[in-house]
Amino acid sequence: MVWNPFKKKDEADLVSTEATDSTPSASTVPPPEKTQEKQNGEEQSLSPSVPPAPDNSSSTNVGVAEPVAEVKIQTEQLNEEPQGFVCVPEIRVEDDRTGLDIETLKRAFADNLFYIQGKLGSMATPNDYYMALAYTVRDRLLQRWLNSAQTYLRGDVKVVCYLSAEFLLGPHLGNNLINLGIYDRIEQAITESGLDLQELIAQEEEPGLGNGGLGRLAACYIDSLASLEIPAIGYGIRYEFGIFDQEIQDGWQVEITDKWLRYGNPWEIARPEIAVEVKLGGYVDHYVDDAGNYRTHWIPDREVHGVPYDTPILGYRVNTANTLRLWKAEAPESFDFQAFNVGDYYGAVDAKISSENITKVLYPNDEQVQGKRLRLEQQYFFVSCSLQDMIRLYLLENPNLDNFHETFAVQLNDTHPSIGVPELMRLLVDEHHMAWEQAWQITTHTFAYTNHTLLPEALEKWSVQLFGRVLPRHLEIIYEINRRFLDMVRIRYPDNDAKLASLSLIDELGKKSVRMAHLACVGSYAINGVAQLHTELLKKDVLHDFYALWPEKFSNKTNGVTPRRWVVQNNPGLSKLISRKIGDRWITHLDELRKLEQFADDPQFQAQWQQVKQNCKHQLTKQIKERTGVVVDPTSMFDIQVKRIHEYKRQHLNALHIITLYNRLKENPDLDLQPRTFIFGGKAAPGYFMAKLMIKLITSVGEVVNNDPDVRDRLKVVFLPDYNVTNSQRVYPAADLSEQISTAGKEASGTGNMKFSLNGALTIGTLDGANVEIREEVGAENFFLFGLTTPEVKEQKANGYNSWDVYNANPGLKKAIDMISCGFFSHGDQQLFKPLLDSLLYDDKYMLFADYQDYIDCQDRVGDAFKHKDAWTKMSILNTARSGKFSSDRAIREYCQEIWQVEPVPIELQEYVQANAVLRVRQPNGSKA
Ligand code: NBG
Repeated sequence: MVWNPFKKKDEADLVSTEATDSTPSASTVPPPEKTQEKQNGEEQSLSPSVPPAPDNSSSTNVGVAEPVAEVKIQTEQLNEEPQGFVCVPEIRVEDDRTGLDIETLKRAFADNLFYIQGKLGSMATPNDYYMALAYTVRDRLLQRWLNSAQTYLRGDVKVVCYLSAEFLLGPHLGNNLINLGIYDRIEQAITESGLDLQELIAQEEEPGLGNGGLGRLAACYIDSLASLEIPAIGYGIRYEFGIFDQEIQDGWQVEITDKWLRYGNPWEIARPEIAVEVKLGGYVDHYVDDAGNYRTHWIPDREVHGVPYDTPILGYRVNTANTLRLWKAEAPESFDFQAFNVGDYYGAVDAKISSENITKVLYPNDEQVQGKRLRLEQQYFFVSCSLQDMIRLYLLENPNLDNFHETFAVQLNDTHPSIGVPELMRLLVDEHHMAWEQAWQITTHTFAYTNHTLLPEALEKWSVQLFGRVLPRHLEIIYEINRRFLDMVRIRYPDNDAKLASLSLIDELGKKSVRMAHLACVGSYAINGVAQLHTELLKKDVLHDFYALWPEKFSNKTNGVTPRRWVVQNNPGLSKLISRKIGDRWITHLDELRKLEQFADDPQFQAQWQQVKQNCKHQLTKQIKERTGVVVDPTSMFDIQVKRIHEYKRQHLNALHIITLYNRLKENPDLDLQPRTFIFGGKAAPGYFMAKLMIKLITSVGEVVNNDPDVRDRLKVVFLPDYNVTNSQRVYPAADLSEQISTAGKEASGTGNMKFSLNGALTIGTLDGANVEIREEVGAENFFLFGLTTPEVKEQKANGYNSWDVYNANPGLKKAIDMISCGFFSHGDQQLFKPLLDSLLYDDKYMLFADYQDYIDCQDRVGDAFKHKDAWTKMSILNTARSGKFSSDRAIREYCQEIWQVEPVPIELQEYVQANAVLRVRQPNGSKA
């Protein structure tokens, strides 16, 4: 309905939209920034008392100011002069759900507060405001989302399905504003509403549905998929409790439950009507059917419902909005009834709880596996839901599943979803009665597998016994896959039992177990590592035998990160400076940052660059004060190590450097030492004692250093609690030095290293993971390299590396270790750090002592370099300028071309006009419209 004040009195009140009609046309709505330009350029406010002169040259709606700010004049109508009226323009309200006018945004925001939150301004909480704003923004995504979904249902579109047990998304609001291109408008609307946009953005509880790099990579990749207009669905688990919140108490990590859903999640839409059933446990019946076919029947002892929750993932300034579909486990109702009827109320509730437990909590382990039944159930649950969903979608358009693999490219993000291989076989063979050979052909043309680790403890294995109890039918299928696979191996390597044993999907040594990485390799048409070095090591060591069998399956896809979140959103100062110099195409074509190279020596540009960095350091300084109480000097060098806490990542090597500097300053107070602030952040797996002790060591060293009047003006140590996507926002932009100091050959890639370099930090690092490629790109002269190489690590170990000898031979190292050992950092407690020290002195698996001296020497070079501001700034500029390779857009393009064989599918927007909204699902004769 549209109110038309210019109509004759008796007809003016309400004019049915039918009069203006229009079935939504197929016209293409311009992408958001264009819409914006149009509105900025062409719209004018008019006083309602002065009817505007008809303007036939423009077909754009014209905004009208208060008190009828809502009304718009549809100028197309001006040519028509209905009888009895003198030039009566049609006036319509700008679409409240899609309109981008400041007035419209303000009104939609207030309206959502009223109708969705049920609050008036006078009673609203900050969360109410956040929710009202989130719904206002979500409304503006929906048109893109629905049009994308509709397009993907077309039979000729190939869709990437990214299966990942983790998606570490970070908050949505800011990111959506940027990708939609309406950040400034919303900011104005919110300011004019008397509120602060930053405060509302800060209200959002981030969905912490991941541990670290692997989960964040999945989030960067779905951003790039949408930005590149690639049809894609992210499939995962809707954990009710994501990664725990970390508090630091008395220097120790304390874990707090992450209740991220407590106040609701405005970004998701539940789709209970397409829930699927997942079976668990029980046994398998085998029989021959009437037609003489061998069949199986799985009789589970439990069934769980998988309910999808969909979140739109909007690309940057494109119409594509893909879907992240996360599954929640629910109990089927029948369960409750059966138990309830026999009077077993608690039994009924138990069944419900045990079903729902499956998606309750994210396992907070990173690079470590524990053969827990619930974890296997989680993996199977989400993979089964996702494959069933793909089959449902496929059968909407196709008569059978024969060409399933031509429509879906399914990427296994690590081995967590590799149960998908036997599950797709089960669905095709058992449920859709396809012959094994054909099903295997489809399966092995559907899946591709990314490996993310070289650590043996992170390669998943499930005991055969447990596996058979949870997934009896899948164990049979795995045995059959293995039987056929080993027959092939026997032909290739006759009389070679060792080969059979090393390739088998079943590890027969000790407790029999299923090797999930082997399952993924056998069931996939492509296998990739996540950095050049990592891929080489996979081929040489971890997956060597598979590489020998199928070299053509292997390729490298070096990781990348999305510049939208990691630069545009987190570092607006730098983004603006860059765009002023080279335009803003770099946001989607990161290689264009190279154009900055020409300004690396320009004193004026250097000064601006320094100013931006300094502002970021001030902001982080403020946050450090607020969150830890520690006052740091923003002019000191910010030396930062943020990542999961792990022995192989060697945060304790960093701590040894701090102690070494501390000792030098104590010995020589006049030492010309570059003031430094050491900043750490990261969570330890709750069951990983050594990692927790590393946190305690860092905070204990910090306590001594920060309180010692002899050094505290020159050295500061900060442990930023609860490192997550939100809290990382201020960290990367403020870094001078990025610590990437893992033992060579252990870090598969790293992605934090890329975020730092992009934001102009210099790296001190080993030749590990993607550090190798960062150094190659930015130039050896702009990278601080130290440490043993992967072959050297191997060689030293082979030659009987003895850390005890190194300790005795190196006075600086010995002194640092002895201080920890004698309780200098633990109020005299000599036992506290003993487990950590023992592991270093008597084993040193990660070669800290072997790399210690080289690290210290390299840090000395860093300190000297930092004194030369201009030279440092030049290196900083060159780091940013040459980091274009590390965009997730580049990585995703490679996956698309070399693995998935998919093409962009631009989305045409069917115009949706709220005022014209009318459903015509069926024609009057009953047929579908
Ligand atoms: C991690 C690696 C990182 C890598 C990310 C993303 C796991 C199992 N692996 O080096 O440790 O950057 O994956 O590929 O979490």
